[in-house]
Amino acid sequence: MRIVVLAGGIGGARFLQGVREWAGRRPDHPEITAIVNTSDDVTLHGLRICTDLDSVMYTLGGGHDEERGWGRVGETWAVKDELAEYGAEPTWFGLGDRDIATHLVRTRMLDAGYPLSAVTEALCARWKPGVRLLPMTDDRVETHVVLAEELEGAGVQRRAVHFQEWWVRYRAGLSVDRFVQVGIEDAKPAPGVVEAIAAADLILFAPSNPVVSIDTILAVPGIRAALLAAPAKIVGVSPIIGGAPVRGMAEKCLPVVGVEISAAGVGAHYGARAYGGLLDGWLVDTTDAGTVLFGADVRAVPLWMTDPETTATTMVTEAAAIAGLPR
Ligand code: FO1
Repeated sequence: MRIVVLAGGIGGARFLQGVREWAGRRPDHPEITAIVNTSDDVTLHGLRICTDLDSVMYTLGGGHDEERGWGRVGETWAVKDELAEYGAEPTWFGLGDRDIATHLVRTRMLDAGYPLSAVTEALCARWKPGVRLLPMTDDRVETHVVLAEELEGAGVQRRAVHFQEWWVRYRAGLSVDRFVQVGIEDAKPAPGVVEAIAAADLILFAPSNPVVSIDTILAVPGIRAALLAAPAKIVGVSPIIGGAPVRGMAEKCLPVVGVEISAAGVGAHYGARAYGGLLDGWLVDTTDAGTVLFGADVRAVPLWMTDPETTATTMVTEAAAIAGLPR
């Protein structure tokens, strides 16, 4: 059995822990391929930082910091402090000493001409996440945020900042005119992405940010078409529980693209496959029971990812049931 998961960063990593747990309990030990968003990636201090790939890799590899959600457990910040002493901008991004080693290895391999998918494979040789990690593309795609700032006497001014600056430096506190996925038009699915989708027995959309993570993966030319052609059922997991997102990012992004902050809103945004969308199934939290998505099989299960086991016994089991996979 082959499972493909479209995932972003922190929420995606937690969900993948559950998928891996669920797969580990099955005698046929399904293979899991995670197709991970790379549009949050950023180059800072000369280093290429792949935040979502690293969140998934560290979390599944057992090296992540649980309460921070990103970066390494037991992290130190000596280099960051030294950079600040030099006044070397940006000082607002938290680069940990251990994390920097990952970025040094990645940057050196990228500079030597290795594609991101090969770099990710090399890094995973150490971390052994237990799932195959594929970047959505090997091409450079970055989410930039066009701000709509009302400057007195000058009307609404627009300037673009990298997603990480909006999210980390400004805590997503500046109003957004629109998100732009820079480079998306020329991006190609990374090697293995389309093949994994075509060969899957079950395709899952993790409860990641629908706008800057899942939508961006879907915007890579060729990925949406591959999903629509896939024989496997596609089941999404709502990132919104009871009208509020689990980790706060989605509520800042959904209004920008005109999507209601609700399980129903996000479900309708992805759309039911029967009506030209992508979902055969849509998992919502029990507080959102009664959510309707015509043409899709909507099921209400507890969605709070308190621990991988809970995730495994609820979401993935239900998703597999929707897909008609043998229990
Ligand atoms: N998030 C923060 O809120 N503050 C940080 O300083 C920060 C640093 C950081 C460094 C490496 C990395 O892989 C992730 C980091 N993140 C930080 C999280 C990151 O901004 C988000 O997890 C993703 O971009 C959103 O999915």
